[in-house]
Amino acid sequence: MSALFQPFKLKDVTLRNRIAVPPMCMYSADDGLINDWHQVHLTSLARGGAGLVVVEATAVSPEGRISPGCAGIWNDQLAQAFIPAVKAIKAAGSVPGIQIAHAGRKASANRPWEGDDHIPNDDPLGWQTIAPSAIAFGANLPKQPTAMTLDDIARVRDDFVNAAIRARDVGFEWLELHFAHGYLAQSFFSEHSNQRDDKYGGSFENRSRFLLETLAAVREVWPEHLPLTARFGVLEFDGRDGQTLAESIDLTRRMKTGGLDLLSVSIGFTIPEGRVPWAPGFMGPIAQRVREEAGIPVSSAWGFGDPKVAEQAVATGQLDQVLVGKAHLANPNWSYQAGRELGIEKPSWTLPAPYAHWLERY
Ligand code: FNR
Ligand code: 536
Repeated sequence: MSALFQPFKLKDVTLRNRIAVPPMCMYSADDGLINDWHQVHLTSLARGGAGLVVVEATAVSPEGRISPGCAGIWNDQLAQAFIPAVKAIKAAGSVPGIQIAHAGRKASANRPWEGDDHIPNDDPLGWQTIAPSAIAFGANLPKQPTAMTLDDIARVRDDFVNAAIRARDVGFEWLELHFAHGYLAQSFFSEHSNQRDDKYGGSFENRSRFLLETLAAVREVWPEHLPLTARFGVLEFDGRDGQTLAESIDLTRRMKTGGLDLLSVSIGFTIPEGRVPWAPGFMGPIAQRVREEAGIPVSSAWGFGDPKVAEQAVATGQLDQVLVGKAHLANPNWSYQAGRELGIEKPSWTLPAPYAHWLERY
């Protein structure tokens, strides 16, 4: 019996298995508007059998985009463009999720294959970035952000709320707040990027405030019966991981109290100097600590593309849900293939009947 192919119920949503496609930026939208490529990409992934497909980091405001090609959801026209993808994901037997995001000081960048570096403010395609403090990320992203005023902080929180309302209204059934990867929310939490001396900086409580307030405000508009999740970097691999992880687990407990249903356990990526110990499934034990010590369901990514590694992570209680990213880009039918490799006899657990019926003995 496979653990990976057990259904996963969270709130009123039941996913057909423990496999999720994590958000993956396509950098292919126009002024935030998604197009036929996004429909192809998302539909093929859902048809491949994953229980959940999460739409890429979708900006809550124009200045929150990583690049000029990032998807957005800051007005109704942008939101409505997701309706065909939402319907297709559901028709394929998967559940449509979306990650809403603000890139903070990592915004205004060129696409990865076009340099992955900052676009200067005097370039018509670039814009001034904002962050908790006027501290640049460095490396390929040297542009100095403007330190946010209290009004800026309230506005971005409201942008997340309006994005959540729009995501709800176009039929998404799973919401992920992007609190990871050195983007705006993560940069509030880390002392590397947050040197504020007001109530949003300094102590653990103050550095947590933007994340907890945003979560609380979104919780008020996101339906109680649908999963509300966040992706958060619980450590930086910067040599201070004991303390960071302890604080992150404390914050996760508070987020759980604030209505968080699952944490997608990831890496902070707040500084370019982090030394990530890449290896298959290396985040599993870290996610398990969060799962056990914060008492919340967890998912994680980074190297679960081997079906046996993914299966082990669920079977041994490290993860409730496994995120399979690049392996899905290489093979959108990853879930179905994984089922075959793991010896699942009934692909009907993965695919809808019109396919499953013919494939069971194929
Ligand atoms: C990503 N990743 C990512 N993460 C996220 O939280 N929001 C996003 O929009 C993106 N965008 C993105 C684009 C592309 C092209 C890649 C490859 C990755 C990270 C992704 O969700 C995942 O965590 C990593 O790819 C690691 O998992 P795999 O690929 O090792 O399974
Ligand atoms: C993973 N990425 C995450 C992204 C966009 C692109 C790449 C996101 O969360 N929107 C990654 C982050 C940092 C370092 C390596 C890989």
